[in-house]
Amino acid sequence: MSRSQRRGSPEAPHQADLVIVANRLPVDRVVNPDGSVGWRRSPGGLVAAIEPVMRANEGAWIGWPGSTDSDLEPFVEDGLSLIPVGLDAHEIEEFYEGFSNGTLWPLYHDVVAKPEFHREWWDSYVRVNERFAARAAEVAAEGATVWVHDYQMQLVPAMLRELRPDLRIGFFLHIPFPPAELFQQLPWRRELLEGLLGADLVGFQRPGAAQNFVRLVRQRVGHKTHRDSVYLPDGRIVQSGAFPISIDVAGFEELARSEAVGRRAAEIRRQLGNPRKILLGIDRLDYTKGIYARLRAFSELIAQGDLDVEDAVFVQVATPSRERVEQYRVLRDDIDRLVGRINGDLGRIGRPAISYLHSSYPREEMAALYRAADIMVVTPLRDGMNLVAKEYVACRYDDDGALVLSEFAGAADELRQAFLINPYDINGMKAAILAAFHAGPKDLAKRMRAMRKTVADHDVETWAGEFLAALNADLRTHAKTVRPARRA
Ligand code: GDG
Repeated sequence: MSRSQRRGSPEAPHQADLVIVANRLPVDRVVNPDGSVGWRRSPGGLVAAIEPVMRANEGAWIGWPGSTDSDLEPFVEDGLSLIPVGLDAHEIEEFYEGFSNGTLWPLYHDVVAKPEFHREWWDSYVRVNERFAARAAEVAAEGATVWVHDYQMQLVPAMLRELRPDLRIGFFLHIPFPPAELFQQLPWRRELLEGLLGADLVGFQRPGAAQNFVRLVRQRVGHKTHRDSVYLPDGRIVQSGAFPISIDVAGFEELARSEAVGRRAAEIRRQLGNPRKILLGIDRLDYTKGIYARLRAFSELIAQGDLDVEDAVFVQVATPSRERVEQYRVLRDDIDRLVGRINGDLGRIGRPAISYLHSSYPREEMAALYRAADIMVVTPLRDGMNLVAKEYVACRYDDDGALVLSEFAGAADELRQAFLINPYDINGMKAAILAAFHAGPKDLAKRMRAMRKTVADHDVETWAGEFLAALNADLRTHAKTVRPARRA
């Protein structure tokens, strides 16, 4: 869609019955060959999940378009009403790279990197949250449902409730919520908890996270709690609970079954020299994902002769991420050096031990990689869910392939038949990789069938439906409810 078409689009919503608030809009800005600016839908599962409910409810999505562009008129892209909220360069640095990704991200992931606390970052976080809340207050219809997403937006629920007490407000955290002992470090711990308490429902990936939250509210804010409920002095009740996110299972399987993807998977195997087994890692290049330890474990198996580079190759795709944040630059250098050293020491001509790709790929190529890989290795030190593990399972329609999975990923609660590992235990990780390498087809099929059933029974549409149903469960005080999506 061109810039001129976007401006003042008559279809832009004024009042929506369902409003999504997320840091990012579900589109990426693209410059067309003729110089005009357009948008491309980003491939994430969140938009796929929410799209049907958005369409059924004349929904609107509020988010940052990903640039410092000042053209911020609401627009409609592919039938979705999108409402951009601007961030200036300073805010990108302090709110996004700073407080969101330099303070909250490491703190919420078990401090696997050191969180930095800066008062200016916090001030910027407050200001940006205020802007998102104000925009949501303008856009939401009387009695509408507003669903706020993730760690960048934790103050929005309370700010929005202040402006619009008539709304039904839900919040979902995509990343882990830390144990009280770590959360207490945060100088603004009480403000964040009070921000979240503006919601009627606070959802997490795992039950333990909901428990951490309720315990902190009791200790730090002093409200009465019982199980998953918080009782506020004004009589309002805030529910919390686990809503494990999922993927577009049917979409991934369909892609994996397509002839083009099958052909590409065979080509990938050929290009890698038809090794007996391909091991695969796909992650954003992030220090929480455990890429370093995983590659070390694999290289030790080669160095000790348990595996041979003629038989096994490790393909590691590391998608560029947060490249302006210092810790991410350091990580990239560390991984570059490690891969260079491993391949220098252990590779042979035409047979590197690790095929390392620092790049992002279209969904079709991802599906082909999942199809080509015999062993998927997912070893985060801490992860809210990890969708890659579920995508791999969805693509293995022949019930073959093995999943090595960290018990510190939310996905481990559901994918119990994976080869589960502790990512801090290199020997344990090596043993699990070897076990997956040598497992017989019957054992693998049994595991994969069970995991595929789990994933198929709980796809991303079910997830969104369950969250919204829980959010609208108490209808006595709220006239409006979100209409369920019509299944195609
Ligand atoms: C956060 C939480 C939680 C990756 N590279 C490419 C690509 N991807 C896609 C994957 C997958 C997604 O990105 C990554 O999702 P993950 O769940 O693995 O990890 P985070 O990005 O850290 O996500 C996480 C998630 O939110 C949802 O709640 O599970 O715990 O940290 O879908 O396929 N997609 C394409 N090209 C790439 O190169 N097309």
